[in-house]
Amino acid sequence: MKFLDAEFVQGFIRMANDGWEQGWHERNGGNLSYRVKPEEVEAVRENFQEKEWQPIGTTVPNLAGEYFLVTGSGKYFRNVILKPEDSICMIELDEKGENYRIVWGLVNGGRPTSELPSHLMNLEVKKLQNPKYRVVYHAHTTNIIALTFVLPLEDRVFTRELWEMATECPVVFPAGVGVVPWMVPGGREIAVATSELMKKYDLAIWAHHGMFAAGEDFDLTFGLMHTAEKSAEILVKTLSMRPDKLQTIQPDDFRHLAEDFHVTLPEEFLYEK
Ligand code: 2HA
Ligand code: ZN
Repeated sequence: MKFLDAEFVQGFIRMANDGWEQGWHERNGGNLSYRVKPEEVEAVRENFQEKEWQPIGTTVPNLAGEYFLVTGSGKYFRNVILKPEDSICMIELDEKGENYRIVWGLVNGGRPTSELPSHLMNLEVKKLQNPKYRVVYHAHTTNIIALTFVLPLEDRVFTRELWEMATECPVVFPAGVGVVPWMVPGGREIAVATSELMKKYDLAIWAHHGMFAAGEDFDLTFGLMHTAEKSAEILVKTLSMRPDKLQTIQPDDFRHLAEDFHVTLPEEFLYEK
């Protein structure tokens, strides 16, 4: 099968373009990774051209030997749909999970995303919890970023505020959302901090930078990012009208919602204000 005809490749390209159309990927902002299923690897293997091994910058032993579709470092999301072979690549990890090599894509040179350590460490944490998790997505979501300048950088505050601003939020991310304080992007340190939060949540906010979302497939992961960002937009609009809310969803309302929708909402987020 031609590489670009594979359904997982088409799904990846569509998600990248959807993010671009949302306005979350100025210039080369954001990155996307997908842990490819073994049968999907075999379906496109005839297209592989193995390049030299390179260090990942961290170690992910539980992903050893696996293949990933990832956006390229410095590449623009707006170009992914037009020039996928120049903008994205498929990589293979070595048997220790310490090195990667490009097997397809980035035909004009380049490296996988600068956030490869964060993507792989998050994918590893999620795989160990639930092998169905395959997608990690980083986007520069405008309204979430705006909120990191005015809300305390605490998981409990961001979770509660996002839950309150759209009734579907506690159902879509019942575990809540974590917050990483401002850190230098691209390295192992921020990757460790983010993957620690991913043990508890599917969403992590990077203060003054953006958001990471993890999920089982492209629809769920994009939908998670979209839902959280939309809720943030409603909060930004509300705070722009007046500094307080006249009415909102109360802790007991969340408890009733949890019963009817069969989700568990941790009490740590249902505090009295
Ligand atoms: O430029 O978003 O975090 C890619 C990024 C780095
Ligand atoms: Zn970024």
